[in-house]
Amino acid sequence: MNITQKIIKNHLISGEMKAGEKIAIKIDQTLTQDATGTMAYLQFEALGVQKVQTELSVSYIDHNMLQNGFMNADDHAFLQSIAKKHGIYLSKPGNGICHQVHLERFGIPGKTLVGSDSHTPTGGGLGMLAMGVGGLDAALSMAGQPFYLNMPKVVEVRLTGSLKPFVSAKDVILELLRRVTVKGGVGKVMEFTGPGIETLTVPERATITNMGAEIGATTSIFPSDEITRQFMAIQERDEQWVAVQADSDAVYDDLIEIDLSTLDTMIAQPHMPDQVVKVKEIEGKEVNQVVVGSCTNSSYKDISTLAQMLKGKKVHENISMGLLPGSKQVLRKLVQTGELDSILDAGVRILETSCGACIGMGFSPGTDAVTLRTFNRNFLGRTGTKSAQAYLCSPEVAVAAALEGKITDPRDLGLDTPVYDVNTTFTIDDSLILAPDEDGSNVEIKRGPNIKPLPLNEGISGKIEGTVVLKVEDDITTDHIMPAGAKILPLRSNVPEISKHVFEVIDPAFPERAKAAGTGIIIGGENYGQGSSREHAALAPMYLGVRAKLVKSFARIHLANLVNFGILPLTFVNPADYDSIDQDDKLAVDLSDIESGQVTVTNQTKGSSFKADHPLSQREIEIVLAGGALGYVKKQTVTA
Ligand code: MIC
Ligand code: SF4
Repeated sequence: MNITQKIIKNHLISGEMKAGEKIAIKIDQTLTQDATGTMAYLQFEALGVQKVQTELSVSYIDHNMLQNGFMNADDHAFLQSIAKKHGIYLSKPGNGICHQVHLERFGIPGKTLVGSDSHTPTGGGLGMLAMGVGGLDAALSMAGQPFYLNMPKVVEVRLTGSLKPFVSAKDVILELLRRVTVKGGVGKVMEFTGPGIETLTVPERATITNMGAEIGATTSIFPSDEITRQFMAIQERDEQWVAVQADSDAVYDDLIEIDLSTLDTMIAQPHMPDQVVKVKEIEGKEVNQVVVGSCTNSSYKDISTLAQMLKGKKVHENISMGLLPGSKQVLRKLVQTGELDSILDAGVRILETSCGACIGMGFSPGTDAVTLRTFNRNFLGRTGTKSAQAYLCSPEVAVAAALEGKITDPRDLGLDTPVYDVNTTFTIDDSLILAPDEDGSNVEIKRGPNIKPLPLNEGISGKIEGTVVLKVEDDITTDHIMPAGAKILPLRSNVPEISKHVFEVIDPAFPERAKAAGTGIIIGGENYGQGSSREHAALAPMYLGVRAKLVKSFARIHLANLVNFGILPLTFVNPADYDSIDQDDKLAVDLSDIESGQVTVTNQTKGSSFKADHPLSQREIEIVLAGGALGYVKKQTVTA
């Protein structure tokens, strides 16, 4: 067996471990972050469970940190009180980005982790089976419910050789994105093997598994080996280490080979993470802003590399450069080593230890600006500036641009190769992590006026008759559907308000039109809903009356979120039918035969009809017809 199969087998509750089959597994750990967490905990509350049933659940506050008004602070207080009450650890603002802190302080090889954030696969760098899910699935896991997924295919990504100076882990995942695109990993786990893995530290492995989210993979995973043990020993957690290795005769569904020593410095161009070219191909392009940080590239190794490259130098006068350290542990180390001095002397702006600019929470670039970011996503508008051109690259490439004022291959600067000592120790200080109350029954939950009750869906019966309220192309991301950023993110606990921004970057008139239509249907292309795990991309359209989405194909987490909120996900049997539908057409979806796996769609405007598939199991059909998972699960537990 490979590692993926071994971990799944150890956690299997039901189903057959055959690729594509529905399986249910037990979840050991959960994590949430504040932008998805407030909703996840409102849902957990609605499930009526007093204490989380997992081995460990952690609630992080790292996204909504720009406290412009009362909203985010209200949400933080809510999260802190609800964690204390229900047995959840709370990582306070300032402690760090959820994935970085989880790697440092909580991840355990061989365990299962779901997180209400699509970059939860960062934990795969430690040998965990770590998956991003919608908030409701995280809530259900906390309540002790099994987690349902399709048994993934397992792709062996065999690494050989070792990285050349100034070429880094980020270039490995950018190369993978170049080869397989943002759709290439759907339904698959990327499992890393080969002698090349011994040359990569845990944070480097985590950079790769983190951004595996961008190829649409269910997750990505490295073995847990001596390097993992040493990483955990430095975190004073070696007693939690276990080896996780594939059998020598393990079988995989596919093979991708990457020789690390042949890799170049790479960069993803606007506005998709798979628009990857060699840095050399676009060298010389003028740059306005550079930001280093995010859950992909904010480990101490990443930032120490930056400090070493900047030492004794100045950031170019036309560049505004920002740094977001991944955790308090990382920031403190930079202070202790004096590397923060080199960074400050070079003229870098130190931003908060948070997601920050990655999610458009501050530090937005100017009009038409070119911004180089060590992040994982460069979707249109995500920086907070629609006209900006965002590029994704490694810290090495980012610093080279910051020094030169233009896109530059770091290998051409004649700098000393940055070094990293894997034995580097850290001050272990968990004082910003609050333990829950033993009992919890006396803890009062704080609910500020920003926290509005969860809207519910009344369910569907017989047929859906509605208007095509929007028709979109391929690769629509959840950032298109439900934008984030400093203005919109604080509304995550207030669905009536946040729904006014649905599809804002594509069509600002959408919310009004959808409301006026009553029942809405959305038509989309391939890989619809890729990107983040935000369930608001399902919940807010549901609130506006959307009851079905008919597309060429769906991304995994968004599909699960649609089911969870009672929106019927349909795919074209014949992709040509996509062309026959226009916005404002009236469609009727006949559900009488839904159990056959197909439904009939009649286009009343065009006088035509065709078949559409749905990927739903019997259980999921019942969930959608019931108006979503919350009502369904509650009913099940009450009747059980
Ligand atoms: C993101 O990177 O887009 C986020 C913000 O972390 C999201 C979650 C969210 O929308 O809150 C993610 O990736 O899941
Ligand atoms: Fe935060 Fe950005 Fe990572 Fe999302 S991708 S968790 S916003 S740092």
